[in-house]
Amino acid sequence: PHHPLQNEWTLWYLEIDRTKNWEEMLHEVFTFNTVENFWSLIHHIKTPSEIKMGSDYCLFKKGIRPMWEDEANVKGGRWVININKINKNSLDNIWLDTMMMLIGESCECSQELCGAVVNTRIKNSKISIWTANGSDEAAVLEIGGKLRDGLHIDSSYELRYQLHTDNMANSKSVVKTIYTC
Ligand code: M7G
Repeated sequence: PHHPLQNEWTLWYLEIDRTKNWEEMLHEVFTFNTVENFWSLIHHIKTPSEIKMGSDYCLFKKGIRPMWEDEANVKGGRWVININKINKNSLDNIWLDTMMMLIGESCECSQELCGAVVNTRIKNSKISIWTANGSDEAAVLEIGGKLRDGLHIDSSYELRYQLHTDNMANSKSVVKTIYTC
């Protein structure tokens, strides 16, 4: 028996390749809408700590491209968790928990969620949860709280919320944080 999910989700893989531009590195991998297909996908692919350093995975609702410019993301932002200090297991585990939280849609705010990204970086790997509306402070903070609880994020880690428009504007400099939790 297959257990349907409330939404269809698409996994994307961005393979780092200095000869390509950012969009060319992005590949759609697989779309699923059942719990069983999610797990068969996860068992088939490498974990974030196993992929080529510098690469990313993105899991987004079907139809939303994992980029700032998509109309579903353009007014939104992301809760970012920096995972530089903890070990590879933690990166993989937090990413798995993040995906399960998204597809499980246990929180009232699931409508606000667009997707999530894991960036593997030598200095500073990141997991971020992308939400649709960065100006809805109450909804954003509620999601932040749910993430902190659901992902068992240690209180020494700060969650920072950034608007995609600020990311677009400051590709190299430090992006401002508008909320923390
Ligand atoms: P990143 O991979 O999100 O973070 O952005 P990083 O700084 O930790 O590596 C790196 C670069 O990828 C950005 O400066 C952009 O040039 C490009 N890039 C990343 N994202 C998420 C987007 C996007 O949504 N749209 C566009 N056009 N470029 C992006």
